[in-house]
Amino acid sequence: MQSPDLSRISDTLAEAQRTGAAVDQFGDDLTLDDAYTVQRTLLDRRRAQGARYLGPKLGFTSRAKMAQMGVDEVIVGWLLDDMRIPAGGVLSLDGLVHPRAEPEVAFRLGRAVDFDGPDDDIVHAVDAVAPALEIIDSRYRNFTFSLPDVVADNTSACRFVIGEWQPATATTEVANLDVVLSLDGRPVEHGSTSAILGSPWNALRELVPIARRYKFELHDGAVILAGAATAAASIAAAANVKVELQDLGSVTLDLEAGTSRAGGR
Ligand code: OOG
Ligand code: MG
Repeated sequence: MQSPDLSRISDTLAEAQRTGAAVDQFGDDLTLDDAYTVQRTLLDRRRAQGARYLGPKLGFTSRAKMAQMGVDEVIVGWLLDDMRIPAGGVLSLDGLVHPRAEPEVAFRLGRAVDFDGPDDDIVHAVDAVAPALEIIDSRYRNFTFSLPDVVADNTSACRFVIGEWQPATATTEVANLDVVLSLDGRPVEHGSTSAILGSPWNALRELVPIARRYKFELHDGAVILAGAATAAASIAAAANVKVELQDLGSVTLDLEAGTSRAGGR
């Protein structure tokens, strides 16, 4: 097996992320470790260009997401300040490939996580929780990929919106909360936060060994997305997205139509 050219793959994905022109999947030669290496290269470049790392995001923490995408392992990507849209803000679909929205639970750390401590330490480091909305946009044609493909492409991360933070401690109940994703006022996905590995707290516990292995910083103030509780919904024809999270509140985003250059939806 010929080892893949990771710098070529990084260049290809960086260009696709910048322009919204879809690319082909990289195929079977890419290992998961290679994929995290590519992902890190893309992060380092964006930081060198001035973007600030806000924290990690988890993917495939619910059956609904795994079934929708045919992938069954928890993955992690990064969030930057320039990917964040204020609650109630506007997203232009220009330059995006085939964006989808998903409902998320966000956590904030009140201190750095001790990587030498137990994986559970992260739960005690959390100081706030918020309803959130993620816009994912795979840079691969037809929104299809293998596990290494999607990891290399920063787990399809594109934009995100965080609602109002509420103080939280390790005993705050975040499981069994109803989740509704609506497009233009019409509910399109309905679920429960217990679909996220039994509880979003478990998503954090699963994050720690991956963060340790692939060197994701879990600093004081880090923002973490726990992964969608429901399948994602295409927003190509929508003008407004809303996520409602029982007891935690809601978050909305307005969409501005763009001239799509999608490589196929
Ligand atoms: C990968 C992103 C998965 C989630 O919340 O599960 C993710 C994808 O579905 O393209 O963000
Ligand atoms: Mg997500």
